Amino acid sequence: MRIDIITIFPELFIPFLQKGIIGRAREKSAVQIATHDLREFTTDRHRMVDDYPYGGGPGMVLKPEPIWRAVKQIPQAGRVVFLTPQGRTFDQDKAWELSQIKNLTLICGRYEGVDERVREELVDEELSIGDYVLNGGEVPAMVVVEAVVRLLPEVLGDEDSVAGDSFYHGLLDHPHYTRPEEFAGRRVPRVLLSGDHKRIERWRKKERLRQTLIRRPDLFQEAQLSPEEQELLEQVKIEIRDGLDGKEDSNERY
Ligand code: 9D3
Repeated sequence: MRIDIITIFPELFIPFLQKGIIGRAREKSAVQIATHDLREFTTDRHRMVDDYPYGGGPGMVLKPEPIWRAVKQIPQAGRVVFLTPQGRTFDQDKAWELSQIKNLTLICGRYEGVDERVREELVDEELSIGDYVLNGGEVPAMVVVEAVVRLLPEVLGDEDSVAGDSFYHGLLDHPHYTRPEEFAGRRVPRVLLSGDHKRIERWRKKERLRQTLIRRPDLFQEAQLSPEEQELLEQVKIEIRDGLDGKEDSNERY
């Protein structure tokens, strides 16, 4: 996969693209990622990328010509995505979809947005990362890159860690524990020390359902629950109704 990023702040991407999973993915050539400094595609002395809005009003608008030239010089721009608060909200399904694409170009919005003609002529799709106000599309572009690159087959070689991910089943994750066995006077749930992998899997399934019910009940709208999961969910609902939290010893028969 190849990803091109058009931005007025290419320096923001330097450590992001060098470190961690993304850095390793690039070293392995699982992905090629290049940034393009929008100012390099200006022709005036002041390298102006923005201008006043026609009709007046506050704020500035990204001029069409530099963005146009930046996209046109990319040999294979592929799918052109504009990061903007007006876009559809990026989610894990969209990350999977984009991870299947050979060429992806991300345009980072700034100021009040881009000239409408650029949007109409050049942009295939507009994405937001959520309903909060940021200063531009750079952080959103990093969010998209990170979510997409980690799904590339050469990157997360271990199928289990993708399959085991939160949101893979559309549910939240179960709680995690590590050493020591007792911390702050609180012990690790006994079932996790039992070595009984069947019981441990069942406990984790149940706790995923409990966490989802408590924190994100909206996720059940989309989730496809197996008969076992439906049964575990009913148990969890009864426990909650009875004021139990699943941490009771009597609850530790799975
Ligand atoms: C305060 C300015 N707002 C006027 C009503 C509109 C506005 C314009 C540009 C708000 C934010 C921005 C800059 N943000 C992005 O370019 C952006 C963004 C975001 O702010 N939130 C979530 N996703 C994204 S993707 C791009």
